[in-house]
Amino acid sequence: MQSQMPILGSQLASDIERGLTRDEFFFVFHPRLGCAEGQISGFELLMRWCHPIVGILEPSAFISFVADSEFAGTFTDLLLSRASDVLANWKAHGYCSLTLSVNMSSLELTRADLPQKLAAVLSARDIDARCLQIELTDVVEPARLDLLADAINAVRATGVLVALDDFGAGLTSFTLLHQLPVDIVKIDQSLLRDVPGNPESKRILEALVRMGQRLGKKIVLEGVETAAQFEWARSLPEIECQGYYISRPITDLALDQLVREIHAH
Ligand code: G
Ligand code: MN
Repeated sequence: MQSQMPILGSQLASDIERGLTRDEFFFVFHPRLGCAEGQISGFELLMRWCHPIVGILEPSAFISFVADSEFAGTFTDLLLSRASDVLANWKAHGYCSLTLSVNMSSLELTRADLPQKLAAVLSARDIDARCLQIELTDVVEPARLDLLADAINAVRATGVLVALDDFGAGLTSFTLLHQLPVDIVKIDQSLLRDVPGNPESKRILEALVRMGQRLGKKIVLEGVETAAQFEWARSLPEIECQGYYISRPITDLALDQLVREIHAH
């Protein structure tokens, strides 16, 4: 059940504290598909909050509050701990080709201890760093872009890949593509909305994909919701897709089953 009822800031902090002690935060998994091969290439870990009064909440309802709060570090730890559980489990089963991505704000990504934290989490479970990806969900103000670029490189030095999330949403600047040394660009679902019906939207997206690829980035198209969008996406070379047409986010039980099926072939 989805609810839009807001929780006031003052209440939110104590609610989050309770939520953490009572394990109200959980994760679902959103598949990503290699378009040409038609094969699942990995999953994005998405947090949900099972709030006892309001119901199931998506991160948009609470994550910006968390980012500026004393809970920020705890949430990053929660995320990395869950991600490493999943990756260690896949490794134990010999499933080594799938990637798992987690979402992180630029504030969290620029924390000086993140690379060490990542290296520790990965080596403790003997996980290949290249299976883990971090999606950068927001970008700091332009004056601090160089610091963000340094932080991205420090993360990439651990072997973990970095993606720029929601590219093209709102007033995203094109120059970010060469100012931020990311491995992957996820193109925001708003750009796909009129595709393939609107020829101009299609051309813009085609050009954006090509530009990203010419800069050496892997491209993921977000928000593939219809068969027509998927067919069109499959005509583009070497891209990955994510969206409700391929699958809704799935629970951890469904994840286990799906991953088993993928590897049975
Ligand atoms: O910002 P980010 O791309 O991480 O956001 C992911 C959010 O977008 C999730 O909450 C997910 O449920 C939602 N989402 C993913 N795919 C689709 C889609 O095809 N359509 C719509 N409307 N939402 C989507
Ligand atoms: Mn994301």
